[in-house]
Amino acid sequence: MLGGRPRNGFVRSLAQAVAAPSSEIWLAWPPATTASQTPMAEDSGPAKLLAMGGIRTAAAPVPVPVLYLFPVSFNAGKAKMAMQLSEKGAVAVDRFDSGFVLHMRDNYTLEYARLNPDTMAVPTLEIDDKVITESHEIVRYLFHNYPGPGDREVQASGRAAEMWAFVDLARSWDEYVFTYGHMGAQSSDMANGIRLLYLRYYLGQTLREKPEDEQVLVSAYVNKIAGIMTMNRVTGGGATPEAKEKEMQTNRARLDGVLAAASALLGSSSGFLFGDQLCTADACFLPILRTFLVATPAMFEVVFAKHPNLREYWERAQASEDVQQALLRCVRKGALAWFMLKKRVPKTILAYKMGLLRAPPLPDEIEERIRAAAVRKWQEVRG
Ligand SMILES: N[C@@H](CCC(=O)N[C@@H](CS)C(=O)NCC(=O)O)C(=O)O
Repeated sequence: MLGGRPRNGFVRSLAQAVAAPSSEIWLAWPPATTASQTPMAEDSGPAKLLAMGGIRTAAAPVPVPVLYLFPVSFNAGKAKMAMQLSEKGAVAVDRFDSGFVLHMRDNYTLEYARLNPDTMAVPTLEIDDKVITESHEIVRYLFHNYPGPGDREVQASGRAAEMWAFVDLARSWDEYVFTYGHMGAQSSDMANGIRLLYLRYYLGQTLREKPEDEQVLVSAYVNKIAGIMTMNRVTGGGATPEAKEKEMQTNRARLDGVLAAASALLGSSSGFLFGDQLCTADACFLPILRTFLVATPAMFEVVFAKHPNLREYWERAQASEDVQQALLRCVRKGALAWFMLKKRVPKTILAYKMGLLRAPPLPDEIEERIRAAAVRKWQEVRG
C-alpha cells in the first residue's frame, strides 16, 4: 500500500467521468419498450447489486446522530435528505454530524467494518441507541420517530401506505448500474479496482492482527469483496457489450417507471410528491434527479420532455433551502474539489494508477472463500 498504509482521500478523474454524459447512450432513451406503463413493484427484472443492510441496537446511545456519507452517493443522499427534513434536521447547528468518507477506501477500515459489517458502504447512521446500515431503514426510522412537517402531513392525511408504495417503487431502480454503466468500463474498473485493493489490504490486516472479532470481520470482508467483484462483473470491462446494453435497457425502463409514477403523483400540483411540503417520498426521489445533475445532465431535457411535471418540481425543489443544504451544495464543483483535496483523493488515484497500491497475498483458504462467495453472489443477483 501507499506508504505502507492506505490513507484518506475522492477521485477527480472519476468525478469527471461521472460528469461526462455518454451521448450515444441517451440517443436510445427512453427505451423503445412500453415498460413505463409496467408497475415496477411487480417487475421481476434483475436484482439490485448493492448489499442490503439493516438496523441493530448499540451498546450505548449516541448524544448526537452521526451520518456517515460520501457527498455524491445516491443512497447517502436519501438518508441526508431524510435527516434534513426530520425533526433532527430542524435542531439548528449540531443537529447531526456528517462523517465524510471516501466510499472506496475509508469505509473499509476495521473501524468502519465493525460499525457497518452488513454493507461496509454509505450511509450508516448512528442515532439514539441504534446503528442503521441501510438507507431504507434510515428513512423509515426517521419517518416513525422524528417526522418533520411534511411527514406529519402524510401521516395525518392517511396516505402513508401510498407513500411507502412509491418509495418501494423508487428503490427498485438500481442506481449503481445506471451510474457506473454511464461512467464506462474503464472508470468502473478503476473505482472497483481501488475498492478491491483496500478491502484486501484491511482483510490482510485483520488476519495479521487477529482481533477478538476476527471471524466476523473476515466474513464481512470476504462478502464485501465478492459483492464488489459481482458489481464490476456487470459494469466493468469484463462485461460483453450485449450484456451491458441489456442491463442498461432494463435499468432505463425501471427508471422511466419511477419517473412516470412521480409525474402522476404530482399531476398539476404546485407542491411536492405528497403535499405542499417535502416528505420522505421526496427524500427518496430527489437523489435520482441529483444523479442526473452530477452524472448525466443531458438526461434532464429528455426526462422533462416526457414528464413535464417533473421540470417544475425540480425547479421548486432547487429553491428549497432543505434541498440545497442536504443535496445540492455538497455537489457543487468547489465543494467537491475541497472534499477531494481534504481527503487526499488525487493521491489515492495516482497511487492506484502508478501501481503503488498493493494488497498483501491472502491465504489460499481465504481466496477459496472469496471465489465461492462470488459464485454465490452472482447466482443470487444474476443467476
Ligand atoms: N442497500 C444499501 C446500499 C449502500 C451502498 O452500496 N452505497 C454505495 C453508495 S450509493 C456505497 O457506499 N458504495 C461503496 C461500497 O460499497 O463500498 C443502502 O441503500 O444503504
